This record gives sequence, C-alpha cells and structure tokens, in this order.
Amino acid sequence: MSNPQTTSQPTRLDVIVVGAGFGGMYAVYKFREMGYDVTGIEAGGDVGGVWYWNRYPGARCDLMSVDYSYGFSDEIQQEWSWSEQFAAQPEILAYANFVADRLDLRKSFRFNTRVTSAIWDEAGKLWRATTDRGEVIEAPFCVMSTGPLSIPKDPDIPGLDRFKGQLLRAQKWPHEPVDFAGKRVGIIGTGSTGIQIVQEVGRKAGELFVFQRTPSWTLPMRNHDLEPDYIAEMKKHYPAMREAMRMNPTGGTRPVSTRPFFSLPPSQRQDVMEHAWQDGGHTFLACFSDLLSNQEANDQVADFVRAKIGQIVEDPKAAEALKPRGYPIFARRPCLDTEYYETYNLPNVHLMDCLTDPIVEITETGIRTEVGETELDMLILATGYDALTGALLAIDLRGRDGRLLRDKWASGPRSFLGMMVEGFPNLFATSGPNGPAALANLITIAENDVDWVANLIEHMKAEGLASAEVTKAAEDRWMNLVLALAERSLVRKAKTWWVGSNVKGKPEGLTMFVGGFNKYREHCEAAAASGYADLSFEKALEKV
Ligand code: N01
Repeated sequence: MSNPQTTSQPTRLDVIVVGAGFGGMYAVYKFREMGYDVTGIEAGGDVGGVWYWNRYPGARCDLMSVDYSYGFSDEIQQEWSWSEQFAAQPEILAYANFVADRLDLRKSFRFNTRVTSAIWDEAGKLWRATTDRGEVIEAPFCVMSTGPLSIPKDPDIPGLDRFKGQLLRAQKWPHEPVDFAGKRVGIIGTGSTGIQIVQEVGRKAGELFVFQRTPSWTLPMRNHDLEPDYIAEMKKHYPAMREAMRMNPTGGTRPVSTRPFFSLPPSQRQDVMEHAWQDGGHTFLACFSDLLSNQEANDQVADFVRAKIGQIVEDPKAAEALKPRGYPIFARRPCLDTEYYETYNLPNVHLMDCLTDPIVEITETGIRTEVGETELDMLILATGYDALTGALLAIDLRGRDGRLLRDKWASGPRSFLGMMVEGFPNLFATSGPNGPAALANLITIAENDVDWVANLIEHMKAEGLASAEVTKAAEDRWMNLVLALAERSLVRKAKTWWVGSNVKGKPEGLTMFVGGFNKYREHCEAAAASGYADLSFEKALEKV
C-alpha cells in the first residue's frame, strides 16, 4: 500500500475514494480487500462523515439503529450492540470508529485533506486529483462518496458576519461542550436539525428564540432503550433482516403497507392514525401505501397531525404558527421528535414566526425582524445544506475533453443510476443525486453502490478494459424514468432541499429516484446482468 506524501510527484494508486462517511469507509475496505491500492481522502479529521461534523445537542438518527448500520460484515454486526432504538450522534460516531478500528481503515485514509479538483487524463486513462495540500494523486478509478448532505448552507440574511455573540453552525459544531445556561439563544431553521436542537436547548438555555420560516411536519419518535434480550434475538436474525432491507423501498426493515388510505372506513382510518401516532417512528408511512401519491389521503393525515399539534401546544397563536400548511405532509422530510411541541409550553421558549414577521438582518447584538430586534448571546444556524450535488460540484471535476461537471449539470444533475455520468469515464458516485439518495437508508444504498462499482471494476479487470463510460442513451433513459416517477409524487410539491429550492440559483426539480430502494437495486442488478450493455468500454493500455 503506497502512502501519498506531500510531494510534487503524483502518487499513483488504483482507486481514489473521496469521503470517510459510511459510503467511503466501506468503499475503501472493499477495494482494499479486492487487492487494489486505494486511498480515501477526507476533509474531516477522522471517519464518520456527517456524524463527525454534526455534534450539535440532540443530534440523532431517525432510522432505527439496527437498520442504520453495515450489513456487509457479520462479525461487525455481531460484535456491535446498539443501546437505543434510534441512536444519538455520539453512539453512531462511536460505531464508525469501532468499524474503522476493527477493519484498520485509518491507515488507508488521508484526513484533514480536501480534494479540490479531479481531471480525467484521456491519454493515461486515469483521474488526476489535486488536494488542498498540493498533492496530486492519480488512479484509473475515482469513487465520490461525498455524501448528499455535506456542504452546509448559511442563510441568505444580511449581516451574518457582524454578529458579535457566539455563532454556532449545526453542521460544524464545536467538539467541546457548549454551555447554554442563562444565555439568550437564537436559532434559525426548523428542519430536522433545528427541531432536534430546539427540543434539547429549550430545556437548557436561559431563553430560546426559535426563528421559524416554514414549519416542518414532525411526528413522535418514542425512542427507547434496547433490552439485551431484544438485541440477542435480533443478532440471530441479522441475515434475514439484511435480506428484507434489500427488498424494502426504504432500505430498512419496517414493512411498507400495500393498503390504500381510502380502502378503510373512516373510523378505522382514525384508529390506524391514532395507533401510528402512539407507536411513533415512521409508522405512519408504513400504514398506508398512497400517502405520497394521493393528495386527499395526504390531506387527511395532515389534518390529523395538525389537530395533535393544537392539542399539545398551549398557546393558540404558537400552535397555529407551528401547524404546517400549503404543502403535503411527508413532502418535506418528515422529522421524528421527542417532545418538540411540548418545548413551546416552556416559559423560556419563544416561537418567532418569520412568515408574519420576517427577519430583516442580523445585527451585532442579535436578529432584527420587521417588528423589532431580539438581543442574543448566541446564534445557532440550522439552515441546511447545498444538498445532493453541492459536494460534487464544489470540486473542479472535468471529464472527457475537459468538460466540467458543473456545466453538464447546469440545469440539474444527470447520471445513470446516480452512479455514472456520461462524459466522465471511470468516475463513480455512491448515494448520488439520481439514485434513491435521501429517500432511503443511506448505508443500504452505499453498500449497494460500492458493490456495484466493485463488480464493474472486476469485470473490467477480467476483460482487460481501461475505461467504462455510460452511454448518453442509457443516461437519458434513466433520467426519463427518474423524472416520470417524480412527476407522480407529491414530494415535488414542497419547497425543500429535496428539490433544490433551498439554494438560490440552483436548478429546481425532483431528481432523486422515488421508485424505492428495492426497485433501484433491481435496476442496478439488471444493468450488471446485461453485461453492462449501457456502458461503452475502451481496451486497456496496461492492466490495472
Ligand atoms: O436542513 P433543512 P436540516 N430565514 O434544509 C431554514 C437530514 N437530517 O439540516 O424551509 C429563515 O431541512 C429553512 O426554512 P425554509 C435530513 O435528511 C437528518 O434541518 O427555507 N429560515 C428550514 O427550516 C434532513 O432533511 C436527521 O423556509 C431559513 C431550515 O433552515 C436534512 O438532514 C437530523 C433561512 C433548513 O432545514 C437537512 O435537515 C438532521 C432564512 N434565510 C438532519 N434559510 C435525522 O436523522 C434557511 N432557513 C434525525
């Protein structure tokens, strides 16, 4: 294994992997096991990806821990035990560290290093990546495991740099504990991140001011500890569980209903919704088959949840402001919370409704809205990400004939299976923007994608092929399918990062594959089974 040092001489590898989140960690392990000379390059100081950076109070995964974990190694899943149904960030990061230790992954990574450019060298049939440390690394294959949520986005509000108090970004949270006691704390953003912070910090801060523009839908998580008997039983069934996850639209173990909402009489529908509310987690989505395709069904569930908000939040004005309206439930990523709405009944927590009183600017001492200024000691930004494409487009990525990915994707991302891009041979993305990305379990998707790429590279090695590129026809076919499915989905009806509307100037559209992880996997398998008929290959100049 070569170890690239800071040098003007390019380091030659077989595979470059960008990112040390769950996708990149598995990719590095997989290629190393296959005997390739592989190095992972990661901007953060260690493994974990989004879980390395997002150390904000209350950070937690809202997928069940046993689902949100690797299935590729039975040793790992037998040795690791989760403590809660929905694990908190410290435990997930500890899991990433456990995996890195167990597989001795760190020796194959360069941390605190960012890839700034990656350029296809047609003559050499290789990718030449440059890092912010001035290193040049060359390899025939480049795998981008850069994550759909890794480029934080600051709010588009004047004055952010003027604020003299403590400014905290959720996605770059300090590694040291932050003390909120007695402080006047403001937070902008009430997506999944903001909700998790509010329910935690509201109980700690002197005063908490929540600047909410669009209310999100959130449902009770009802998290609980996992009993030793449960864990032991689950470990016996891991193989069957992993198989079930491969067959599941969400890439998780929870079965998805085939029952349409209106197939039940009204009283039974009410009972099912009440049960789902009490049961917690993503039970709602598992109760009915058509909540993302039937507007009327969606409206009824939305009414049910709005009524619950009204029952919990004591101040009628705050309750009304917290009720989402004007877009379908589940069309914005549904959050799972622990007493989020109850937090607004605390005397020190104040909802600042930016729909009726918009933020004008951030000042030296706080936030000024149209009505007046709120003085703050601390300001938390939970304002989301330049998602799906942000991390890929942040790199100066040039394919055949020097073509920039940024230019190719000027009207939105286009790829085959979210993994390969026409004009960019031997470049792969895991959990890419035209796959099921954030609509399914990202670890399940990453494992699928890395395996698919690994099989393709093995095929190329066996056949003496130097480069693989998806044909324009195949890319068009995939994108037509992605866009046709998106057309039928209610998901496109909300203004969110899912459709790119949260970033000024970004092309809007639902470009994720909404057909479910199971169908996506079938497409991947069919592409391989066809002998990679969707790809064009060039013969090797030399064998990898
Ligand atoms: O980001 P978001 P997030 N003025 O984009 C507001 C995953 N995740 O970090 O909608 C005022 O959802 C913005 O308001 P609006 C999960 O996939 C998972 O919360 O633009 N407000 C919105 O409220 C999630 O979907 C977990 O009107 C402004 C917020 O900032 C994804 O990460 C936990 C503003 C951004 O919400 C992203 O979630 C956390 C402005 N100028 C995250 N600009 C779990 O697994 C932006 N906002 C539980």
